Amino acid sequence: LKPELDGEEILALSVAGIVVLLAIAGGTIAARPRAAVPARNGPTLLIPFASDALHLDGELDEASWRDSARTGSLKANSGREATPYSDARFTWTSSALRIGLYAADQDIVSDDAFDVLVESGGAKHELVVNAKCAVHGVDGVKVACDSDGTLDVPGDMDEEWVVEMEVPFQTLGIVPSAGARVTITIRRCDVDGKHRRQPPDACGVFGPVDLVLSR
Ligand SMILES: [Ca+2]
Ligand SMILES: [Ca+2]
Repeated sequence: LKPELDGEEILALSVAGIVVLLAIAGGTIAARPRAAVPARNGPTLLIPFASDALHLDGELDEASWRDSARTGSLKANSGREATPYSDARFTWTSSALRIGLYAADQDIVSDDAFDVLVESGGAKHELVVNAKCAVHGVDGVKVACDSDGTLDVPGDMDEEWVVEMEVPFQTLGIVPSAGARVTITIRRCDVDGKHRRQPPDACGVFGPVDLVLSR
């Protein structure tokens, strides 16, 4: 047995190592498109019609919210439930998509926000609603919020904030009827007043999922 490798053998081992690394990288790249399955062939959520009037106050206590379609917990990249907890619920009327957003939050700040992306007929509408109840990106949204906590006051313990809103179908370019569908993606990354680096599970997402209007 030779005690040491000669130059040719070291070169051969190095080339083998590079080949292995390239194979791993290739596998990673090849896996990406599978993660981004087009939503139109993906999961769907049936959205019930709401026949009641909405008292827009940030309280999701109308009967139609009780019967709404729910996302369950937004999910972190890890696949676990995002923490703090967030979810969304949906109903629809003859004029608007109703969206209820719930955010558990121990430190509510102005930068806390939900990002809602609605895709329909090739058009994208992205609205951002923050914990101050300011909406950006989509016109005509009716919104109210309710929070259990103190906005932008670090140090005390907050609990949650809730968004209740109606997004007009006209703005979204959708003719509302049973069977119509829109693709939705909802994201929330919790932030705190000190803008500390948040743990990875502080960002949650739902979707893209097709919402199918149903009766
Ligand atoms: Ca209400
Ligand atoms: Ca927060």
